[in-house]
Formats: sequence, structure tokens, C-alpha cells
Amino acid sequence: MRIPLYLLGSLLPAAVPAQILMNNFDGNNGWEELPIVIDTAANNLWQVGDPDKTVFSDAYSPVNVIVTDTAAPCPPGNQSRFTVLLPSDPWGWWPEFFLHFRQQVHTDEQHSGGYIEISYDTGQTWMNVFDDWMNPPNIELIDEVLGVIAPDTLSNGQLGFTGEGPAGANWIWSSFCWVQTGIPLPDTLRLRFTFYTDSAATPGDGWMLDDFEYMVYMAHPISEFMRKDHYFETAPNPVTDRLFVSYDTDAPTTPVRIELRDAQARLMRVLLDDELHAGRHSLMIDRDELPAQTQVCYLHATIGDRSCTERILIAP
Ligand SMILES: [Ca+2]
Ligand SMILES: [Ca+2]
Repeated sequence: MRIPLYLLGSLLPAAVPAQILMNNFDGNNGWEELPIVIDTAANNLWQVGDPDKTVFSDAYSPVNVIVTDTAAPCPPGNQSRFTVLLPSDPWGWWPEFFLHFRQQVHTDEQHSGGYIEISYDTGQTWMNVFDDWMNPPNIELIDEVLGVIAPDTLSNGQLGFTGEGPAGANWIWSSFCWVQTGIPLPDTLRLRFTFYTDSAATPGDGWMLDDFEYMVYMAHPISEFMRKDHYFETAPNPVTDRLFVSYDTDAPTTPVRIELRDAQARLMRVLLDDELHAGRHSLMIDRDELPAQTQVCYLHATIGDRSCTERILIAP
């Protein structure tokens, strides 16, 4: 059973789980829903539903996605948009925040494709995320067949996603990770997804996305996320102000128990004892919660059938 966040908060007053917002378009996010707003222009192709197209037939998480029309091919001369609203209030002390999702692209090379822009001023002005000089994100695109891929330039000059994979279209793990730099940011960052076809574009299935997840974190996570031997990480070590702990789970539900132990390995506190859904999870522990009289303690984690112990040094 998963413990509701408010209950977890009352049991473990200072071990703060990372905030996560999700949107898998299936109504069973398990977390607060990440707001996604589809533009209301008459020719807007974006729909949420079960894809039933030539190449796009299945969602990443069944059964729904957001897609440029669930059934019809994408016509030339189109521009369709939706916007993802990223609230800034969950960030707190976390040094980094990131959005990741899965996408498939089936478009006419350069003549059509998708690109993403960010707005730091509630939608007055927009910048392509690949050209973001305000707060350049760390971007990783990992094609499930090709591995790491790079963006491509569309015929309108925007850097984005175009063409198709060797099997027609592949799921691409796509991550955008921003570092908190201290520059003032609005309450909500906006990420605008634009699907574009020029007048010469051959119709394709277009652009399909699923499983948006927005969370705070301690480091650019994605390369580590793909490495299963890094399923449990702690940083910084030695601890000065706060210790960040993150780990991943693969199964639909995985029992997770994380214990704080003293220098003699005696149990001090249970930080987490829960069943968690698949994904990346995090905890933050204040320096004050770690033992005051010692400079060494241990975090012992049991995650499904894996377990590990991390030696934590506490800065004097
Ligand atoms: Ca389908
Ligand atoms: Ca889905």
C-alpha cells in the first residue's frame, strides 16, 4: 500500500519526498496531474486518446497519449500547439528540476516535425529550448533503438524532432533538466510543444507523446537512470546542509525500505517503508536529522530484491 504524502509527512516530518507531477493521459498518474493545455485554434491537431494510425498504434502507457490526431494523417501547412505548465513552487531546496517524457516522431524529414519552446514570462515571449540562454537545460534524447540522438533542423529553422526511426518510429526517452541558478523565475514556467508541417510536407502520423513526469532532483539524472547498477544514489557526501537520496524501481509496485543506521550499524530511524510504482524516487534529509554526535552513519536500502548500504560522512 502506498502511504499518502500527507501521512508520510506526519510520520517523517523532515524527510521530504521529492515532488512529482505526472501526466500519462490515462487518469491513473498516481501523483498530482501535470497540467497540459491544448491550444484551441480551429486547425489544431492535438488530441488525447488511443492512437489508431498507420505507424502510431500503441501508447507507451496504455491506452492514451497526446497525439497529432488519433486517427487521421497530418496535413501539410499545419501548426498545432499544446503547452505544459511547470509549477515552480515544488522546487524548494532541490538543486535541479526536470521534465521527461516519451515521444515518437513520424514526419517528412525537415518538412514537418516538432519543436519545444520555453517561456519565462507567462507566455509573452518564447525561446527554443535548444537555444535557451536564460537557463540552458541539460537535454538528453535516447532512442530505444538508436541510442543517444541529436535534434534536427526543420524547414522553418527551428531545432526539433523530424524524420522517423528505422522501424518507422521508435520511442525516444526525452529529458530536459534545469539547474536552479538563482535567477528570478515566475510561479509557472511554460513549455510549448509545436507540431509543424510546411506546404510541401508528405502526410505522416506526426508526433505522439506519453508519460510526462516533472520532478525535482539532485543531479542531471538521465544517464544514471539508464544504468541499472546506479539504482541507489546519495549526494553530497560528506553532507553539509542536506543529503539527497534517489533510487529507481522497475516493477509496477516495489517494496522499498530505507533505514538510517549509526556508526555501529544500529537502527536509528526508518526513513521510508512503502510500496512504490515504477520510476525514479527521491528523499531529502536535513543535516539536523542525521546523528549529531558522530561523523559517520549509514543508509541501508532494500529495494525489491536488491539491497545496499551507503556510508555517509557528516561534515563537522
Ligand atoms: Ca491503439
Ligand atoms: Ca498513456
